[in-house]
Amino acid sequence: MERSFLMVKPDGVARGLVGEVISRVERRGLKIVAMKMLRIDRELAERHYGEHRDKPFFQGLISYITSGPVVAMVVEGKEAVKVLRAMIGATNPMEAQPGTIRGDFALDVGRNVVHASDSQESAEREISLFFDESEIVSYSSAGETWVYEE
Ligand code: IDP
Ligand code: MG
Repeated sequence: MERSFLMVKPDGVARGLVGEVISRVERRGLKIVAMKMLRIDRELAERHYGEHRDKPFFQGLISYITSGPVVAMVVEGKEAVKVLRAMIGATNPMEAQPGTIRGDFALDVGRNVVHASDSQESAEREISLFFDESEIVSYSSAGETWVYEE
């Protein structure tokens, strides 16, 4: 099973969309194995979004992501990285398909509600930025019996 990092951003938390996001993850059959609410500080924000350091939107992005609490999760399942990227939709919500989180709940690229890792390498890096290995739990879920054929 693969792990990905998923986060409800400050706009998603402020708009009361945490339950909606969690609900979609659960209904898909994915398993949440770690979760916490936190306020991201500037240092963590700059590390998390380090790849965008030289982009014109970087300062705005750091202000946005540190502007209020977020809900961070580790999500496990078959091809979790690819599945979550498909579920959140395109970066710019104007291009995100209806049925995706961004396509259903957002309109502005600078307020796009959720983050999900874009590769297995990013997932590992982002999970370790936000969680200690001891915070990631192991438990059995219905998925083991009914979501997967084997
Ligand atoms: P992603 O979140 O879909 O992986 P990235 O290209 O990695 O998209 O960008 C990270 C975040 O930076 C986006 O989710 C969005 O919040 C913000 N962002 C990306 N491009 C722009 C832009 O052109 N203007 C403002 N914010 C942007
Ligand atoms: Mg990205």
